[in-house]
Amino acid sequence: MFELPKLKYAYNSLEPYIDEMTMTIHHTKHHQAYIDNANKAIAGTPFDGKPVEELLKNLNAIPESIRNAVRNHGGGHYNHTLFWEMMGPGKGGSPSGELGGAINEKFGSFDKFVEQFSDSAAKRFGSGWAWLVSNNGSLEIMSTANQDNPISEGKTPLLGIDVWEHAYYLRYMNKRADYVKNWWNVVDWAYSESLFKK
Ligand code: MN3
Repeated sequence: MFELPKLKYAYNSLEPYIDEMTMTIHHTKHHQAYIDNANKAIAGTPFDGKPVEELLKNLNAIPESIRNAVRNHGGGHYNHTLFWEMMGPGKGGSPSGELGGAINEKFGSFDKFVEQFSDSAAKRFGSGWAWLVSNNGSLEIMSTANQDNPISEGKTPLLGIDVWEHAYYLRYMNKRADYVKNWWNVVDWAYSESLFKK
């Protein structure tokens, strides 16, 4: 059984970049719904009790009858769990340490990285996510549709942004680019750095 993780910060603490109503509904309704549906799919199967990462890393091991439910709802649970950890109040700025160095090396500069990542987030057609991932130690920017996660392609997510409309529509309406631009102010680089070091 998957359970809704508690947030380490208050729903209003990412204001003005992400509004309290969006955070509240996103966490208590959207994330909860992914969990409820994932639990329904795996109830009474040998997959109940396994970490969601394990299921998503090897979707082909999941019987076809529940594979899509695990992919979509289990993926939704995993993605949102990461997303909450990747943000925080009073964050933003740029990464220092090993991750900062690796970003400069791969993308030329932090600003160039932000530009490419934001572009990937803007161009994701429909619902999905943009990611900074480690592919066997090499940094890459990618995006995934729906609730897919890079982990299913053997890549390790280091930073991700939810670009489903439910993540921004109340405050930003159709202006996804403005949401992405403001989102950089709440990115918790220390968390991404900790994922990179693993
Ligand atoms: Mn979402």
